[in-house]
Amino acid sequence: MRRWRAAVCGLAAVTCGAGLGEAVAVLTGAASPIGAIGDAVIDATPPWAKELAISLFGTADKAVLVVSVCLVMLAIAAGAGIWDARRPPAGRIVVATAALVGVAVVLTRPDAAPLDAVPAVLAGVVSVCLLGPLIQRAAPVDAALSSGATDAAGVSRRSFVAWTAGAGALGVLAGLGALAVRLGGSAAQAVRSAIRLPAPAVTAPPVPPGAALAVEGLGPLITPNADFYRIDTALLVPEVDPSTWSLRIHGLVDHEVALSWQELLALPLEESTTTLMCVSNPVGGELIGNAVWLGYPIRHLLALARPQPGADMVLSTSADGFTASTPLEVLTDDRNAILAVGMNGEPLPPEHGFPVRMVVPGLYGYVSATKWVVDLEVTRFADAKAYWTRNGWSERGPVKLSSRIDVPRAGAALAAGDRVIAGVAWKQHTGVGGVEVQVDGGPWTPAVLATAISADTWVQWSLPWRAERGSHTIRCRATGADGEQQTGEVRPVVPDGATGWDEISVQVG
Ligand SMILES: Nc1nc2c(c(=O)[nH]1)N[C@H]1C(S)=C(S)[C@@H](COP(=O)(O)O)O[C@H]1N2
Ligand SMILES: [Mo]
Repeated sequence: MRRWRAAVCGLAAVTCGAGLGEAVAVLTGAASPIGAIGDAVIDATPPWAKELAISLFGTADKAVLVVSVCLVMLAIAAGAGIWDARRPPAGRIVVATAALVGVAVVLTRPDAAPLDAVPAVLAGVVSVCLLGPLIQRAAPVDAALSSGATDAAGVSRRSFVAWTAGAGALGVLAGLGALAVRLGGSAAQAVRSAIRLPAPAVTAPPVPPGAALAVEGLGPLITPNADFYRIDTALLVPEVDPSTWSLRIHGLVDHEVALSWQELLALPLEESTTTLMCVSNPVGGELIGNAVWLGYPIRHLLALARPQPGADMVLSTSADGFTASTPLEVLTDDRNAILAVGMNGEPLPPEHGFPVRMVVPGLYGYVSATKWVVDLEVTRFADAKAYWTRNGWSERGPVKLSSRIDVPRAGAALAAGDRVIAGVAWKQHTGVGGVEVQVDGGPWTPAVLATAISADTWVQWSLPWRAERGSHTIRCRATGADGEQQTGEVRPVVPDGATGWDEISVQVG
């Protein structure tokens, strides 16, 4: 048999099986097999490769991953078709083995339930059962062609095309349908849109006059939810129903505490404005945003639980098994470390942790900002490791003093004349004392610093600039409110955050 015809049989069988598996997953609420495989790939990827993926694809990294998983699956399918035509049932054994690996991956995800195996089992059974009949329909085409029986070849070719195209199309339609449902409204989103958050007992600090500079191209002082960066290890946004959500605080405590959604909403909730940043943010990068959060201080809940002597860390766990280790002292001092339910006046968006996440001023997200949080274990750094700390990142993740140039944009072409250089700076929970700008290696000139909302937020800055013809290099550096100077030493994001000065080049004509 022609190899390509056998490969088409494999592709059609597996496309049909995988597509139906995804559709059944959506219909039953079981885990998506392709999603689970993608999540497992994320977990198994070494940190440097994750960094590379984020820097190459940014927040499109997840789409790239899904497409790659599908391509690998199709390559195996094509190979299995060819092999099965040559030595039946070798190809079917390959497909069945791959499906079993898929089932094992689904069942070993941290949030797996036994029924999550159903879509993957179904995908495997459909693929294996289809491959034989498809190949049976391919074989006569070649037999008729080689014996010169053109009429018979035409009949059998039509049958072969009808079967493989039908199976393939069924799979593609089912898969696209599942994707559309996932991207569209989920059950959790419907629940979310019905929620009315209570009014805060403590409202957000007012935005001081002059905190938001009127400079075109400078990002907004408060980042809209739709523009807020998203970083997590979840390929599909975990769906957590608030009516069944609960948080357990346990471990080295005198009293275990359990909290339901209703109980949390009944507490006096506080608004606070806090900038959140990712340790993977390169100098000058975009993985940072500032929001008004509504939530309840974690220190009050820990006070109820009464941590025991010797405890120095809280291990938070999300509904999908992500973990973060946060120093106990940071969660018990007087900062706004909260269990957040609201973001910029709305319930948390699903991808930002609905219904409940942590927000902790002063620490990078990977050691503090657990989304879809369900469990807080009071423990010791010596006794437990969190997701990223197991993967080579630093156990402690205090946010580093940094600053970024937003205006002019890097690589911009400007007209000569009076321009403005502007950007943001942050040293979260300490505050920023000043920002300086250097053009073409000249003297460092102090920029005008706007008023920050608080020490927990970034602050905007600007400097008038007389732009002369030619190409120019602009750098900035900040000073902390504590006098610390932003170091120019260039260090990578691993293991505890990048350092160096943001630098851009512009062309003035
Ligand atoms: N459940 C869960 N929470 C998580 C993560 C994750 O992968 N899973 N990533 C953390 C990291 S590394 C960061 S920087 C912040 C990002 O929060 P955002 O996506 O709302 O901006 O979430 C943190 N919380
Ligand atoms: Mo992060």
